[in-house]
Amino acid sequence: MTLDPRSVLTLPTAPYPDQKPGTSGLRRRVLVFQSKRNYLENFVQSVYSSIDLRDRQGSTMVVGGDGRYFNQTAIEVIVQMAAANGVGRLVIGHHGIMSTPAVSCLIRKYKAIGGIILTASHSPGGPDGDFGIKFNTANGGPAQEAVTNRIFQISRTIEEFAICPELRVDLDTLGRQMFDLENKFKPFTVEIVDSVECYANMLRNIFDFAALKELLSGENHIKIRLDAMHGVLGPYVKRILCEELGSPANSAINCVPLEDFGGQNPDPNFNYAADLVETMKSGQYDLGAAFDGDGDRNMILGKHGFFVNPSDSVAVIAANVFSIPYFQHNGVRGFGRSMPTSAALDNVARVTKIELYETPTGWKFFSNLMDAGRLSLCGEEGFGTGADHIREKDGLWAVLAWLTILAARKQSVEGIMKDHWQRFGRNFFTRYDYEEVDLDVAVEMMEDLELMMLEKAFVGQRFAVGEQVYQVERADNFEYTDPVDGCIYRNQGLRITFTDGSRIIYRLSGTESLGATIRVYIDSYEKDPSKMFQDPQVMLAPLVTIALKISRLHERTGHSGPSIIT
Ligand code: G16
Repeated sequence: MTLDPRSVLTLPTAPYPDQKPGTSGLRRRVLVFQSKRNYLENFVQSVYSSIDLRDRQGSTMVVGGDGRYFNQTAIEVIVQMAAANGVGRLVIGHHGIMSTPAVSCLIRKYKAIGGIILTASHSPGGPDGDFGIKFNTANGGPAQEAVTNRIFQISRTIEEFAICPELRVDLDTLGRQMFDLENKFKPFTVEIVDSVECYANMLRNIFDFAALKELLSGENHIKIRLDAMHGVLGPYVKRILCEELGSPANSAINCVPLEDFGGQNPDPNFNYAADLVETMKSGQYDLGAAFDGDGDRNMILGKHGFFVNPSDSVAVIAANVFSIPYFQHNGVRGFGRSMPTSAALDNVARVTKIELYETPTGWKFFSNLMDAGRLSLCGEEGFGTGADHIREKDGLWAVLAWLTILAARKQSVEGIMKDHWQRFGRNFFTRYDYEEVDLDVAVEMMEDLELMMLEKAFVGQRFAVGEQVYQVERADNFEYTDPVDGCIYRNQGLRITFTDGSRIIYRLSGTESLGATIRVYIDSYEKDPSKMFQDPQVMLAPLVTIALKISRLHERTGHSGPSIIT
């Protein structure tokens, strides 16, 4: 039987118990989406059903992905199901590709009720890699927990989904495509848009493009090296930095989005952006940056590979915030950082007398504060930096912010960073990641650790490593009360604070697709100028020893060392 292309079908399905979105959406191995019958359809239907029919009917939604393997297949299903679920218009990136910051920008521009982003962020792609699907709401930011809990509840009892299986959309042609359907929700429109242009337009209103052009291609121009790591950001980097701001074409590398990111993890850190780090060491370039698969994370490097820790990066932008035209016009209402991020930003907030918010990990916590007009600039230790122009962290925005500061201060990246430490003191920071740990082992380790930390005798206890002695001042499981809506979020990370202000934090990642990832975050503050330029790994070594001893992490997990050190 051939179906009429206008047909709308309701098909039976059976629920899966494991579709609870993590820190940012549902992330699984590609194989899970491919081999489990209706795994994608169930989740997409749960997303649509979580939106009240009155809001959904005739509404606009935005769809885009980071171009990883399975992106196109998923978009086809999302379109077919949007039509069958009463969505009136879908705005989709050209070829189905759109960076996460661009999706956030377009949701706001088109006044959409939300958007669906296909990405597993910095995780590997390809048939053996990861895939992810995430729902952002009308503010352009990741859905709040009340919404993701609703999606999860629906996914646990789902019995059917609606789809127009014969509807075909051409993702490669810009412009509008209209579809007549045989249901009551018609017509259905798909608009394929040039998201790079929309996003570039937003940046033109935030930064001084003439000054940036002078910096990158004027008489005394600096040289930059940007690595898109074969993620979604290549076309944005090319169009904005090279074509518009005049940086030479060879300053942008790995700019063709690939389904498997060229076999590399599109993760901007020392391990995975090692080529960029090596090139920067040659001293040819003044600023280097790498981005993740979906373009929301960034790593900033200076000449000779000088590394800017993300916790420091947001602090430097904060200290120089009024060199950015957007903030000159809009003012600054507050700064924000996630709890495990070092307190470098707090030092700036204190001096500038700007309110500082400490939130759990996850950009959605910042979005709530931004919507309430309380937060303007924020960052996370996990290579995320951004502001209230959108509701996602924004990799390219961070680079333009740094370039603006370089132009204003006429100093090197290293010079700016060292001046900053001298003025505010330095927060040394490191993160140890233990990936693919058995989930039960990880959960049990965290439970035991919490029990031990909450025993009365733990506070006051002293830990000695060589000459160094650290005394526990406070131990807790971080709990956050959202100052906007009063919602309480518990279990956001085990935190040990010592009397000298240094901290050890243990937290389970919410973005892994298999098993568990244990993150150990360590930081300490130093204002003695003679110690300020030391290697963080040397400075923090005693605290690392204590962190591993207290948790017995290696014995319990069977891992002899971390998978990644930042
Ligand atoms: C997402 C969130 C971030 C969060 C990160 C890490 O980023 O948007 O706010 O910091 O997850 O989460 P976890 O430590 O739980 O793995 P992304 O870039 O992965 O989408």
